[in-house]
Amino acid sequence: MSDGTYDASDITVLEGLEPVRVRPGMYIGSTGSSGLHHLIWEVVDNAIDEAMAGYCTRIDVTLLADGGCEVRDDGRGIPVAPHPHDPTKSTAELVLTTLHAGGKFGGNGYKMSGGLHGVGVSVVNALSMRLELEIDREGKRHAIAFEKGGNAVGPLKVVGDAPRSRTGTTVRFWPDETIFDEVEFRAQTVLERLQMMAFLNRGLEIRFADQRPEHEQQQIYRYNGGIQDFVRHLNESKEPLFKKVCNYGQSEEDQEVEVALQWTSSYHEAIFSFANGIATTEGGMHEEGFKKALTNAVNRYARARNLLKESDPNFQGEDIREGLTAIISVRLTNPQFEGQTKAKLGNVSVRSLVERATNEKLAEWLEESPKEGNQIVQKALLAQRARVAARHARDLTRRKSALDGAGLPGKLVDCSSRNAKESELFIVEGNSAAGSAKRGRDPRTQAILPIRGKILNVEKARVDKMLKNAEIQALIMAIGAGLADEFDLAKVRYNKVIILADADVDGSHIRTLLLTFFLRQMRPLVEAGFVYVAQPPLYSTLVGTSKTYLKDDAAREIFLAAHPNHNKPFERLKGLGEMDWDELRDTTMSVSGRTLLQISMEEAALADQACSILMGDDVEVRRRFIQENAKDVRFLDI
Ligand code: 28F
Repeated sequence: MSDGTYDASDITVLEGLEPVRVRPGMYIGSTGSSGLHHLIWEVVDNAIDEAMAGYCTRIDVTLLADGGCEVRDDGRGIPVAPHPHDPTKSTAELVLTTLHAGGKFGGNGYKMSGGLHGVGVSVVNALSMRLELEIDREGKRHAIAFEKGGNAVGPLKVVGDAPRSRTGTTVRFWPDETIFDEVEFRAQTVLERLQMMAFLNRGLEIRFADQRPEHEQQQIYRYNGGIQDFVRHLNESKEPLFKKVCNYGQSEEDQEVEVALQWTSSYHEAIFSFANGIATTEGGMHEEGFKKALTNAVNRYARARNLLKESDPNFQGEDIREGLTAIISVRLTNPQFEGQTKAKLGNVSVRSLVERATNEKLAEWLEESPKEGNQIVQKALLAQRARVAARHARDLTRRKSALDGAGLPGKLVDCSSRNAKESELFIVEGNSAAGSAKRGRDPRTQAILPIRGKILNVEKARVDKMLKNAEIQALIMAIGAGLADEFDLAKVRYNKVIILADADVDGSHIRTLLLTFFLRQMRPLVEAGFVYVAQPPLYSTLVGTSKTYLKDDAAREIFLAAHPNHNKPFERLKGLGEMDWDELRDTTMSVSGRTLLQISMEEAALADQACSILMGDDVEVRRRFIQENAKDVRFLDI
């Protein structure tokens, strides 16, 4: 290591490639699809390192028609000089055929290279049937090929002039079919990671091309706004509170941080952090530093502007982070990845860097953006109140169920059975429907709890506010298993909790809110598959003297195909409210004739995320959401 740049002496030659082929999982995690794609990430990371060193502006990733993969950069090109350690070999050949070769593990290493997480391109060589390396450097094109796990076919040699005297490195490789369970790359997997790398490396152009027959496609990613564009991309499907995206950074000798953040009307926080371009999904010191400073900065700002009164308690972190989308990207020379999946950053030094940068720069931004600062504080106030109300309501339900005996709500028409396995609770929207449900039910196993949908969807009701609502209180009592972290699935009084609401907008609101409530306050109930949505039929028709019910248009088509000469009219059933009780009994309540949708965690989570959109009054936004999620939001049918 001489003048801060690389030279061949930086290589620490460790060992041959045999160990990699013996235990590939040690180097790439698995020999399944994720291990296969790891080969691409290794090569791309080296090109990204060259970009971060400031010498590469464009990377091309191509899935070749014959199943191989080509990665090309326009950096300096791996050095071709003979290596002092072993003058019979070029530096390039050494980098490709020795484990942990390349300065990263030996000398001062690339300053903050993504590849540090990786194991080096020699691993890719070891696990490829063939690998071709091309280096454009000093006006010449140098090439060398390797086969059967990294054996050089010949020495590196000049094969011509570098086109237009370009410089750069190109690697083409064909994964070894005897090592990998499957060798077919997934374009979507590659695209998602390339897009993320483009966001994290502002201005770097990354091109993708799939040349495989039937899969042809091209894509170019380049974000001059870097992680600011990343936040805008993440918030495209949400409603930002304001247009600005706050963006700041700070760098020191061996570590640097960049942050981008924006609040939306969502009740969720979406914080994504990265270390050297690797997603730290388990968080770590950078996230801790950020969260601590964010809470301090916003509390300080709110008090300074007298938006928080002297007597008001401080905001908690979660109040401020409600609706926040943030990207925290740090780069450091020796990242310590910890945690279950090595996705947690352990470097304590980075916590103080992020804390200092956030305390200083976010405070500046808030001062410069009073309108946005005020919106952030107003939202935090609402969240704080909702949190306090939720805790209060939780105490109330806890106390209530402790106080009055069975603690069952007056409105509940309970079933006689005490065996939860056979018992069903119908939450019925609207009193008239509840009336017919009471008459149509099987009193031994079916309980009815009327609920008036209107109450709940007042201006995007926060789920926490719902807790104060008498109807929701009744629901909590009826289910009888407590709430949130005290929820005990073993105490649930019904193994089927069925939402019975109309197939109209109000019905959809009540379904969405209840699912959001169950997901947030009774998660195990959803996980256990106890939550259902009843789908009342849309049509009825006479077959002989008996009425047949059909769920929807598709069911009617199937019926007509099965009864070609059926000529009786199809009667379109009105809403639940107009159904008379025996119709309700025969369609939605009788175990045989009914259509129950068992709600999955994904659907409940989607309803939760979509809550603000589905409660929103922007019909267009709602329609677009339903369109985009049609297959997953069966129960919304607006
Ligand atoms: C398609 C994948 O691998 N690009 C790379 C470079 C550039 C240098 C380098 C790489 C020196 C000896 C350790 C060039 N000139 N794309 C890539 N571009 N490696 S990998 O040097 C490797 C070190 O081995 C490079 C001056 N300094 C560094």
